[in-house]
Amino acid sequence: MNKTKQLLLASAVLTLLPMGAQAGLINGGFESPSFTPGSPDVSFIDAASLPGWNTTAADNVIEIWSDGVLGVPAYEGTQFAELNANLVSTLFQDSDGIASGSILGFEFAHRGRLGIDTLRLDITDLGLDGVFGTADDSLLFSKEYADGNQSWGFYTSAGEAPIVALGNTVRFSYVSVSAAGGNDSVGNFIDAADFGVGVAQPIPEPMTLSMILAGLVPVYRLSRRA
Ligand SMILES: [Ca+2]
Ligand SMILES: [Ca+2]
Ligand SMILES: [Ca+2]
Repeated sequence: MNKTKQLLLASAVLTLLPMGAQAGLINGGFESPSFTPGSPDVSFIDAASLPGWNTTAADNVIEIWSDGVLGVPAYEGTQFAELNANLVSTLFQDSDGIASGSILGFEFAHRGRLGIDTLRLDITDLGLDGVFGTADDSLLFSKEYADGNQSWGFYTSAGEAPIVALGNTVRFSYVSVSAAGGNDSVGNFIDAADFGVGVAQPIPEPMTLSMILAGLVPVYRLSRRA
């Protein structure tokens, strides 16, 4: 477990989701299924065989790398994914049961493959119809992250404006924006993706909204199920 995640989870409290609701991404570290332990390789599998994850790729293929392939270490565990399997792709998960007004936190690791690659995290409330891409969608958060191929970048919601859930299905999308190398099958490694859910905390005087937005005051605590 990395240091930042320990910090985030150190403040975890009881789950605030209804019974049966999901807290956190499923298989966010791409460790399941486990491929060829001790024999590093790259595996192309149908998204249906990868717990939790879906892809926008027309061939429905997700690419899993083992730790150390071509000199690239996993950020956590022994496996990670490349957003661009055979095609420029978005990997995503939908989560239900997050109460309206909940504060969403996130974290993930990103790395370029051949140079500087750019990933965009979109967090979208799918609206009453529960369908992505329709008029009632609300984009709750969107930000691009650029990383080179010499080290992993690790990002969290710390310091971001509060991301407030609206009570419908929430989609977490990791979008391949651009990649070095000019090949649709190359770019944007991802690992250790997760989210947490909390509630806004009462703000004691004399703390002000501006202080919160400046990241000086924690206003939520993350909760997460294993
Ligand atoms: Ca992993
Ligand atoms: Ca690929
Ligand atoms: Ca919708």
